[in-house]
Amino acid sequence: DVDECALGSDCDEHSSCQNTDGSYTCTCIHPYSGDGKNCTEPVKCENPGAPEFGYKDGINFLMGSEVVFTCEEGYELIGSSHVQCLETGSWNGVFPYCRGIEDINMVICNICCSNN
Ligand SMILES: [Ca+2]
Repeated sequence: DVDECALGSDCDEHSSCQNTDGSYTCTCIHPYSGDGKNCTEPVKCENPGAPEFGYKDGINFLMGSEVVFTCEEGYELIGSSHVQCLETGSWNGVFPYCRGIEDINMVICNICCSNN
């Protein structure tokens, strides 16, 4: 059998070549995708960053990855607590923000105070 992989196959540079009896196969190496002869770059979303007064959990921004948001103590999350990277390269949710719980009490207090 001819080892096409050793001779120089037409596999994509982001693909692995596997010699077979009478032929050979090309397989794109994750996270690249395609038919093996043409592997396309993985879709990636931009780093969403952590919300102010909060945290971001997740360091992988590739398609299908999820990022989880949480807030510091004393703050509540307004919006999506997690977003997923879509094949379009954008996140599927609205980035949340952290609202200070004490701020709400202040607002309530101000309403009460102004009613007095
Ligand atoms: Ca072969």
